[in-house]
Amino acid sequence: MKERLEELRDEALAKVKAAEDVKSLQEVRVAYLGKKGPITEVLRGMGKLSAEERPVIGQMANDVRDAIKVEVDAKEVLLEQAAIEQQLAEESIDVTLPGRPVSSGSRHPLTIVVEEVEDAFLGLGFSVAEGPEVEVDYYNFEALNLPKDHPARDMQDSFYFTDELLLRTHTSPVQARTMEKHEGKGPVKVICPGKVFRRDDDDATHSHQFMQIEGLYVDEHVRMSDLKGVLEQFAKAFFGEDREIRLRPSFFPFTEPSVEVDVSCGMCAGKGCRICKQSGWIEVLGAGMVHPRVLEMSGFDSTKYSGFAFGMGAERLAMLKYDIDDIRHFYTNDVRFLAQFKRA
Ligand code: 2NM
Repeated sequence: MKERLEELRDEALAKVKAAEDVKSLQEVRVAYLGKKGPITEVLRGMGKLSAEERPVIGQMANDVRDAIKVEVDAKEVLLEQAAIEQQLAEESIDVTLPGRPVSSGSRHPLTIVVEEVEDAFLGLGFSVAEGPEVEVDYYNFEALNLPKDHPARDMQDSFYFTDELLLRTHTSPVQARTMEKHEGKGPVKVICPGKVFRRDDDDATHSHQFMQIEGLYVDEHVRMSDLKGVLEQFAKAFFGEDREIRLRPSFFPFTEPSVEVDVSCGMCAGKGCRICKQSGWIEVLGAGMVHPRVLEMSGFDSTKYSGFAFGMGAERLAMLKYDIDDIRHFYTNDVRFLAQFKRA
């Protein structure tokens, strides 16, 4: 029995030594120290021993078991430490590696232009108003002195849902709604930016959907000179302090008198170039004194109140400011185009 115990001890210690991971070491522990292990078996057979042999063998069996346990425990600590070290080595991070570049987006050029126009007019005391893109006939046409038989109301020129409902063709209906809300009391001083829709064939300078920015100032004693002053301030704020404006007579159904407004060419300072088509001036917006019928329809007494209004296309402003040659760039959304408007 003594030999059997020595044999078991040597066998177990050799296996402990050979164990290469925690799992195989655990198998050795169970095999030799478990309840069904060979040492337990030896102890069970002790009944057949003489009274002198019994304590000797019992002592020895305990010593063998303790010896195996000490070695298994020690090896376990060793293997666990090795496992941790291996994991640390495998998962180590080189904090000195350069980071991966993160690409950032940019604001759309039309967003930039609309916000710049808003800033210029907010500085002159205007506020921003918005309204629905799907509009009723009354606000889009009737309230703006475009009666039922007016050519601008041709089914061919607008996107109609029904006889009464269409995609707005300008943002003027927002101004009609704004005037109505003021219930005949001034001042009304708003700019209305937003999408508008017209049934046009798209080309380099036309888009069936574009962004319009309209302005309106209604109060007592508002005059044409107020319009000139406000638009001159806007032109200088948006295009540059060295720019001048020029007014030419025109016609709109909702204003009387009406004007086209030119800004002096920034490329040639008035000498004539490809941008201004040799004229020294660039047409940027339409404007005029609000027609008395428009004031009356929106609830204002036209003998007491007067006002001016103007409208411009954000795409045209952006094309002039950034020298863009095709309106379709704004809606194609090629990132090579858009990325040019990143802030430094
Ligand atoms: C333009 C040109 C001239 C205009 C008129 C109005 C309103 F609602 F007050 F009658 N809003 N916008 C107007 C006037 C728009 O765009 C070229």
